[in-house]
Amino acid sequence: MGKAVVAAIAVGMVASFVQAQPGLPDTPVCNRHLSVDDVSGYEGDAPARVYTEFVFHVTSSGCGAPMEVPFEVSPIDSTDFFDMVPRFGFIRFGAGDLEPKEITVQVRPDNAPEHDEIFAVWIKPPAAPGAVIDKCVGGGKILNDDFGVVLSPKIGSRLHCSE
Ligand SMILES: [Ca+2]
Ligand SMILES: [Ca+2]
Repeated sequence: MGKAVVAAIAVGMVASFVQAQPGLPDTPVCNRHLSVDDVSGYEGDAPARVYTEFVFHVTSSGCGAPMEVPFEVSPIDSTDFFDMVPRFGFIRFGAGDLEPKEITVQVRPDNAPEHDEIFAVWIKPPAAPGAVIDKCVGGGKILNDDFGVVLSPKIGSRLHCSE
């Protein structure tokens, strides 16, 4: 073993000894990474069904810090309250829990020919520390399943983080 290697090991030992001193931060930085996926589907027809459910998944990796993650489901640009049911809520992760969580959105079927429409599912920073949001918005794409001439102009939808 060369002198340089021995010196490097000695420096490393001193560094770890210093970090272990009481009063100095010795907890490793460890975050829960969160992402919400995108969902597309046909709206369905009325009155055959009252709602069509779009199920989004919030996936988690990294360390499993316990936390409540706020979410919001809202229309954007080309959608409105007649297309889906907006809501707020929380998804909950226990300590060490890395299972995906579901956010179910109720889409309202109709029989009118329309353009495809987009709404947003946002996940927001939790109050607890240790969260990193890798993908903050899930796009819900409501696909047209009605035949006929669409008279309304197509309005673009932009997906972006809520804040
Ligand atoms: Ca329809
Ligand atoms: Ca329709």
